[in-house]
Amino acid sequence: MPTVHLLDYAAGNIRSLVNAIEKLGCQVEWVTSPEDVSKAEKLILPGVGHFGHCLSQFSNAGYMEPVKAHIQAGKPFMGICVGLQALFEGSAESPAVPGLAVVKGRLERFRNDDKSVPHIGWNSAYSQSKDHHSSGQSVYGLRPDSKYYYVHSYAVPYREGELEKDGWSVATARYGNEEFVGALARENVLATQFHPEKSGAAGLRVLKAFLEGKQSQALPPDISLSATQKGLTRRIIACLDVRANDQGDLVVTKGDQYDVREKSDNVVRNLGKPVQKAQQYYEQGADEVTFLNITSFRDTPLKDMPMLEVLRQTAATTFVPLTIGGGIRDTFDPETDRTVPALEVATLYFKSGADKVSIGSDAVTAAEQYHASNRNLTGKTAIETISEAYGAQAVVVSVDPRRVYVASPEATTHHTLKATAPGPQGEMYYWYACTIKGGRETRDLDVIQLVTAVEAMGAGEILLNCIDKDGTNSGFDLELVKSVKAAVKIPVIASSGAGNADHFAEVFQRTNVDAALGAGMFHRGEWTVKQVKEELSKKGLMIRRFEEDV
Ligand code: 1PR
Repeated sequence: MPTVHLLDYAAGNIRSLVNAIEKLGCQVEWVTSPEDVSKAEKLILPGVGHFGHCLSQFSNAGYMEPVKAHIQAGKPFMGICVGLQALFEGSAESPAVPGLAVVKGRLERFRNDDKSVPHIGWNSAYSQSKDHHSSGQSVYGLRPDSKYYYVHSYAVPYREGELEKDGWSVATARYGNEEFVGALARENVLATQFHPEKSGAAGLRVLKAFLEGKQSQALPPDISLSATQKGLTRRIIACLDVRANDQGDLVVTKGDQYDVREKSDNVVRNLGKPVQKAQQYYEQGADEVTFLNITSFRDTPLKDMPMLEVLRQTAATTFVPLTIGGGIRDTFDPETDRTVPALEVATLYFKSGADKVSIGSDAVTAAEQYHASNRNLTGKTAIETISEAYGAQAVVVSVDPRRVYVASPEATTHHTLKATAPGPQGEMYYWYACTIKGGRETRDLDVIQLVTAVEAMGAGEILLNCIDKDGTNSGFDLELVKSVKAAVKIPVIASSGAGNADHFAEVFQRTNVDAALGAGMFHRGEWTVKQVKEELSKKGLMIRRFEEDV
């Protein structure tokens, strides 16, 4: 079996990359010291999160010179995400930390104009070389009509000709009105800002081309360049609420308004097996898969090994981003008689194949303390510690708001919205109160207070549920989505209420939400993800088209 060496130097989910390489028929050997670099024929430098954090660790461990020597010797080298960034001279993220300077240029932060930062989702890697397209050739399997998964806040701005004059082939993506480097290649070097191991069939194709040393490949004859849409697609996420049923098996379940028991006989509704369902949604073209362990506020997650196993098995076959939520907080472990910090709990999940963790109840408690202390950041919350170690993009905050009706905006100190239909006592206003423990406890904190606090703490994304809408198949709560989008710069995922493709179209057309999530309609087989995407495409919304596996 051909071998590829992977450089292991910093935190991050490397499991997925190993899974992708193994799926492509290669085996991985680890580079764990600078001396190992000379043993490598093909070397991959992965990396997620913070440029300064990664590059300092990389340089302190003594990797700078051996890696430069590997590249200069003409041996195959691939950099992924921060691994691409490392090739440049430096980054505005940590101006004092130097990069390898194999490529001229520096990374800049995306402008916070009318777009969310981080840039999360599926975007192009479109070759800037007219020669490639006219000769029908692709660089390392990159296709102009494919989409790849990106997650980053800093990028190399593309300036025509600048990298090309040093012999680089450049493929770019566009975010808002910023054109940036998505991938670059020259002789033995390939680097991608996107994650090929998380980019479905399109990404596996690029990884395969690198592993097989195929710098140049024929493009399929039927690619229509004029139909290629550049830019970030709308993301469709399939969400699996998972819990043990009354027999103790982990099942995908789904209720309405968070009640997952059948009305007739009070048993937990069983809608399938988590690993199988996740695989099915991946094959249907889901852009991400989210698992929520919905009973973890009762159990200690450290004992929750079946959930880790679900994640491990899913990550071996599902090459899109995986999020896991439920029980991410400081946890007392009776077996070892100590409190395990949230960061350690999250690390267990990242090591098993998660790309992001989702924090619910603990985020509410942290936000309450943040507001009570006059917006003081302690640096000790789960959000802060995980974001610091793994990067903001790895921390999602899952919000479970419930409506509280009031007669007038003056009747509360909270951020109110005008009701379209009167509340139970004829009230014409409401505010969204945050809840914890799966909606069982309502807190005196509104959703805007929560999302602004967690953004300040370093959360990278908001998963915006709505208990009133959950399982109703009546569409997303557009007013809630709009108000949260207006309050934060980080991406927001609309959740709760999806019942058909039109609901997805509606939330994308009437709000500037970044992604939308569905659960029940997919689990019950009423719609496939593929059908939803086809409908969105017909309405002119840009989505990632389905690609057959490599
Ligand atoms: O508080 O950090 O331990 O996390 C617990 C997590 O479990 C939270 O993210 C919370 O949202 C979730 N959760 C807890 N109890 C339930 C429940 O349903 N009883 N599920 C629950 C939340 C919401 C979405 C759902 C959408 C879309 N489920 O995941 O999938 O509402 O549904 P739909 O498309 O069918 O309308 P912690």
